[in-house]
Amino acid sequence: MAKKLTGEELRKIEQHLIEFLKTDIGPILKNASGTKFDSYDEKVNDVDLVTVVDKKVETLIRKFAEENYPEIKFIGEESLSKDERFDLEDPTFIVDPIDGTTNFIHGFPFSCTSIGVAQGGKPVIGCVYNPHLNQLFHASLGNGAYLNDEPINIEKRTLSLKKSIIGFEGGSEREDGKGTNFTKKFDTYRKLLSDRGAFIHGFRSLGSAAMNICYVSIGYMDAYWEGGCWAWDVCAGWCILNEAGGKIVGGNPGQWNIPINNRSYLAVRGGLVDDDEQEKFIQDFWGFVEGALKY
Ligand code: LIP
Repeated sequence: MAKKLTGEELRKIEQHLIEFLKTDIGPILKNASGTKFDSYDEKVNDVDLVTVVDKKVETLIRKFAEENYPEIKFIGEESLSKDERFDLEDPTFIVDPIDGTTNFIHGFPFSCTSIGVAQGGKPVIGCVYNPHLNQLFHASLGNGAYLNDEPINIEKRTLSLKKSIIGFEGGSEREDGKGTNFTKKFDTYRKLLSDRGAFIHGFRSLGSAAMNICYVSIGYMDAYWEGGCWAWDVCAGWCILNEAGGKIVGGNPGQWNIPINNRSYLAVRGGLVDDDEQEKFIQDFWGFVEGALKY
């Protein structure tokens, strides 16, 4: 059983990651964004993309982790086979070197590097850096959530499904047909947007799970719902959201307590007027999910 990291040790690792991301990683993403439109690989299908920059950045992060924190395990999106099993009981870095790879390839300035640490199966450090917009979201367990150097304190306003902006994604799983995840997602989107359904204020599709969760953390969006992403997409943002008063539950109805690699997620902001708003929002949202997503 690995030694458990204390709150002070988590805060020091968080600060170290912030400096590393700003000096060593951010300039790579910022300078290479939009330069790989003719040189990327396709993974599971034509729209699940990866570049040499994803792999280079992950290698740099792994080297940083091994040199500075050899006692902490390492999981990276680009060095793990999709069916490889892993547990997150011992302290573990969970890394998405470029979250929003499609945005990165197209030069759309909304890609980021997401470095999380899990311990006891829970997210305990989160650093998400979008160098294009100079936005570095960070947090560690019990130490608060920040955007750059400013604490994240959401202005209190009523949380309700009807008056919400929600992050949705097309994702890379595109099998179209009766009973598929793709069809269930778009049927759900339609029911939430329709004037015969939840009639929500709107949805946003930004192309990065990590940034979506950070934008929920700071209250730019009220919620984000996705199925198909992985532990490395959500771990860092999850810690930031928790420290900002938000909550993540499963994407399917009834999934109140989920593992980090649940594969489907509903992230909901803090900044509540009444304490029961978050649970009511989650129940109301789940009532519109058109069939359970399966992974
Ligand atoms: C992306 C996720 C996004 C999802 C995309 C893709 P990547 O991660 O952040 O939420 O909709 O399909 O999986 O592949 O850019 O690291």
